[in-house]
Amino acid sequence: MSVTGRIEEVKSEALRAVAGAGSTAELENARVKYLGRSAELTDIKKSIGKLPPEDRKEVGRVSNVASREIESALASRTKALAAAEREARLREEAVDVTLPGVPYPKGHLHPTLRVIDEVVDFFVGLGYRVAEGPEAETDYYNFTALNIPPGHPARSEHDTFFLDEGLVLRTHTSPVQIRTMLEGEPPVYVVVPGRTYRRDSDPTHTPMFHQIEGLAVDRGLTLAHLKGTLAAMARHVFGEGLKVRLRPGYFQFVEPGVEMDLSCFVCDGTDPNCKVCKGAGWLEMLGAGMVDPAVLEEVGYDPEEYTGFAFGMGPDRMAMVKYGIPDLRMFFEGDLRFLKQF
Ligand code: 2NM
Repeated sequence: MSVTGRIEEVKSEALRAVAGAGSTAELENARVKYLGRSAELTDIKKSIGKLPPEDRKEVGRVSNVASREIESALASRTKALAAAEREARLREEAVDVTLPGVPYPKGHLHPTLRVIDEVVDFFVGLGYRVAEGPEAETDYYNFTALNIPPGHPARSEHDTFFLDEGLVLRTHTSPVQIRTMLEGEPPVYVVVPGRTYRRDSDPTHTPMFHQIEGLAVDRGLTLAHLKGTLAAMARHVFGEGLKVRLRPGYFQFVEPGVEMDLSCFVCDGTDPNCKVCKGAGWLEMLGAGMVDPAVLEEVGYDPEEYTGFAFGMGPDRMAMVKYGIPDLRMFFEGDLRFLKQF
C-alpha cells in the first residue's frame, strides 16, 4: 500500500477512535496513540526525508491534513465530552432546596415545668421579680423567721429532713421570701419557684416536690388584692371565665390565712361523676394569706406602714389536674412515652 493510502487508513482509524471515546480519559489515550511521539503518523512524518523526492510533497501534505483533522476532531470531541461530564457532575451534586428539612428531635418540657413556666410568666407580666435560694437551708430561715420558733408544734408537721450543722432541706420556698425581704425595703413583689423536701412518700406524696410561692409587700395591700391577683393567675393557667372562692385556712406565717378553690374547668360542677373534681365542682388550688405582722417585724419592716400578702401552690399537683395525670409516680420515671405527650 502507498504511504498516503496508509495515512488515510490511520486517519480513519483515529477519527473512529475519537468518535467512539466515552470519556476525556479515553480521548487522551487516543491523542497519545495517534498524534503522540511514538504514533505511526509521527513516524511517517519523521521519515519523509527518506522518501523519493517526487513523493515527499504529497506525503507531507496528506500527513499534515490528517494531523489537523485528527486534532480538530479531538478538540470538538473533548469539548463535547467535558460539557457532558460537567452536566453529569452538576446533576449528581445538585441540592434540592425545596425538600423538607430533616426534623431535629426536640426535647419536651416536663409537665411540672410547664405549669411553673405559666405561673412564673403570669407574675413576671405583673412586674414580679423571680427569686431563688438554697435548697439546704438554715433552721432559722426555714422556721424561726416564719413565726415557727424552736419547739413549736408546727415544726413536726413539716416532716423535715435534717442535715448536719443546723441545716435542713427546705420544707417550703418561704425562706427565699425571708431572704428577699432582708435584702431591702418594700415594695417587694417576688415569685419563688423551686424544689422542696418533706419526709413523705406514698401514692400522692414524694419526698421531693415543687412549690411556687409569692410575696407582695407594699403600702395598702389588702385581701382584695390577694384575691384578684390569684384569681387572675388561676384563670391564666386553667382557663378564662373560671370562678374562684376563698375558704379560711391556717398557716403559721399569715393572718388571716385562706385556701383558694377554682371551679372545675372540666365540668363546672355539673357532673357528679367528674373524674377531675370528683363531683365537688371545685378544685383546691393554693394557700395564701396576709403576712403575719410578726414576720414583717422579724425582717425589720414596720407593720403599721406596710402590709403584704403571700401565697404558695404545688405545681406538681396542678399539672396532674391540668393534664389529667392519674399517678404522681409518672413524673419521676422519665418514661419518654409519657413525657412526649407534652
Ligand atoms: C403558703 C400559704 C400562705 C407564705 C408566707 C410567706 C412569707 F414569707 F411571706 F411569710 N411566704 N409564703 C405562704 C403563705 C405560703 O403556702 C401554702
